[in-house]
Amino acid sequence: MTNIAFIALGSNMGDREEYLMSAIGYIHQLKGTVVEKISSIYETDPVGYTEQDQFLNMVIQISTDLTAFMLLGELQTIEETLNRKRVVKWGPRTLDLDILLFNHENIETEQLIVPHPRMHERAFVLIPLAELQNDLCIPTIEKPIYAIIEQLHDKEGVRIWKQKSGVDVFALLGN
Ligand code: PH2
Ligand code: MG
Ligand code: MG
Repeated sequence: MTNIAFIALGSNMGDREEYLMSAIGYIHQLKGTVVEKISSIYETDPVGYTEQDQFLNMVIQISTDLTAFMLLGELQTIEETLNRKRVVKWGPRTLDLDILLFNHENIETEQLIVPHPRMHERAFVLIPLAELQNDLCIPTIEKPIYAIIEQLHDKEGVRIWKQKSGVDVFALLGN
C-alpha cells in the first residue's frame, strides 16, 4: 500500500448515514485499498447553494495502491452505484466523494485537482479531517489544519451527529 489519501464524504438525500456507510464499505473493497481511519459524522448546514437539506459529512483516511486517477474513477463509480443524480451544481446529492489529499502531491488537471481547491475554506471538511490528523499541513497552504480552523467563520454550521467509536469501525468493516 504505497499511497495515503484523505476522502471527504457527504450526503443530504434519503438515508444519509446508510449512503456514507455503504460508500466506506465499497472503498474498503477496492483493490489494494484499506480504510485506515474514519472520523465522526457531522451534521452540517449547506454551503454554497443553501436552499437544500442539511448534510451529513465525514472524512476517511485510506492507504491504496491505486493512483490518484484510478481512485477518482473508482469513487465516481461508487457515486453512480449509490444513485447519485447531478441536478444542480452544489445541490442535493445522495453521495459525494471528494479526494482531499493524495500523499503530499499537487495535482492540477481538468479531471482532478488535489489538494481539493476549496477544502481550506470549508469547516465541514476541515473539522472532521482534524479529528484524523490535527497537525496535517495542506501542501498548497503550508499551515496545519488546526490553525486554519481557528480562522474559519462557519464553524457553528458543523455539529457532531454521531461520535466515532472504535467498535463501530470494526463492525462496519467486518474485521
Ligand atoms: N457539498 C457541496 C456544496 N455544499 N455543504 C455542506 N454542508 N456539505 C457538503 O458536503 C457540501 C455543501 C458540494 O460538493
Ligand atoms: Mg463536494
Ligand atoms: Mg464531488
